[in-house]
Amino acid sequence: MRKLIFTLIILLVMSSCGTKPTTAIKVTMTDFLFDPVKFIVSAGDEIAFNATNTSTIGHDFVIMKLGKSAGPIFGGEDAANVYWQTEIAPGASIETSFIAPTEPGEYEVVCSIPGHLQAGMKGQLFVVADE
Ligand SMILES: [Cu+2]
Repeated sequence: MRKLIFTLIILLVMSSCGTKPTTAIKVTMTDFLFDPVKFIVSAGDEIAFNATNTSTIGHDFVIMKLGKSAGPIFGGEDAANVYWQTEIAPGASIETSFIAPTEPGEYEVVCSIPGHLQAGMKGQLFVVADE
């Protein structure tokens, strides 16, 4: 019984802090932000990806490989370090999916369109171990 109560408390704390892994990412893109900027998924899960670009210019959502950062500017040398990416045309919405990385850790998310990362268009994907 005590163990059950403890488990319930942990689950409550996790959900109230927004630290629960999701299998669906929903993101809005503006000039020059992702909203939200933090995403939590479980390793190896299929993640439904739904993005809306409310801007008049194109944006993309780029997940860098574990331990790789695009640095202050996304350049040609960063292309090899991309885990997954998708583009969203101005004013468009897309629905697609990707498989979360199998290695837990913090993954950098950026927009690779020239100038956008410098303008602050970045986020974080947290991959937690699947239970
Ligand atoms: Cu952008």
